[in-house]
Amino acid sequence: MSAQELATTAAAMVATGKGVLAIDESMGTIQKRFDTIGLENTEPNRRAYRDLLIANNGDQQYISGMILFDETIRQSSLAGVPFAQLLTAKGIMPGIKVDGGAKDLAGRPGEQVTEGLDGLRERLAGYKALGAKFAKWRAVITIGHGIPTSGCVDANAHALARYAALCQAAGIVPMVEPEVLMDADNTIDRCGEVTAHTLRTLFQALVAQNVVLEHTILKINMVVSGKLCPVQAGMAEIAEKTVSCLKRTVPAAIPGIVFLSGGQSGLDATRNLNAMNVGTVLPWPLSFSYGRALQADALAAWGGKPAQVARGQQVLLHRERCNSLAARGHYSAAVENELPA
Ligand code: 5MM
Repeated sequence: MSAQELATTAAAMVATGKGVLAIDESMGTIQKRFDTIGLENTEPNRRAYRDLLIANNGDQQYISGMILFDETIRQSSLAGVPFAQLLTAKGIMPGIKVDGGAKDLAGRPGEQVTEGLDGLRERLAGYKALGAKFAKWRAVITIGHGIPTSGCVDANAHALARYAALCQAAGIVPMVEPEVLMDADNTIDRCGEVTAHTLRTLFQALVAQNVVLEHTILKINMVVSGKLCPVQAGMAEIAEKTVSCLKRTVPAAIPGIVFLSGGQSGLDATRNLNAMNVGTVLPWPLSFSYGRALQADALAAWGGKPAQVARGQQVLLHRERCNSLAARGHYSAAVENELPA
């Protein structure tokens, strides 16, 4: 892929009113999701669920790309069409999770580093042949007593930069995702400090590895209160502190920023995204790349029952539409209520 094609792909990922659906749950994570509906984690059940998510008519109005898991990019839909081919035919770009997961960081108790660089050049070539246009690598930064350390943030930024450089060399747009977890009892301001430090370190590392910022998409957490913090910031504060943090740390050369939901409800993730996009002029589009916030209601509506597939797809399409509107600052409670009972 030429530099122009990488630029075109990156721009298309964050085209006006479009975002990315993350459906790249690894085996352990999809197990947790299926546990919520009492469904066995088997290959046919994973395929049926991914079919519900991917073969949903009309979603191309709201969704620019989907991040797939290794198993999914090799599977076919229930109608027998390879998932990557089905997405491409609909005008949705197939993406692929290429990290090997977050592992305990030696010498740094309570912290993790994402592994998976060994053999990545060859794996990227394979995924490109399967139709992948972009990739994703997620690093996990934990807030706690005395953490994160610079050792952890540096190690993850270095791995993200090495990954991003390999992606661009392979003609694949890298989505770089450092996720500051929202599970602890920290304040929103502590989340803001850690997110800013993580982003500054990440962009230094990307530049050091000659990563072309114009061909890179940032996926990041919103600046929020930790779930266990007794004082929970509201939507206006989240929007203001997230946008301020990004303005201070993310170069204008980045084509777009998408958010992960990180454990926020579907409704909160939509409202917070909308609040950031109302009346703001920013150097980059702010959109979504949610996993749980897009999928949770659809998964519950489906419940693993073939008779409920259409309802699950209707619920998913509704959340996708709401977030598409939020990415333009056009979401409202009236739109939220348009989902038929
Ligand atoms: C869909 O979940 C992704 C895969 O997670 P694991 O590798 O842990 O199985 C995950 O990376 C996801 O893309 C991001 O965390 C965003 O998802 P949420 O649910 O936070 O919006």
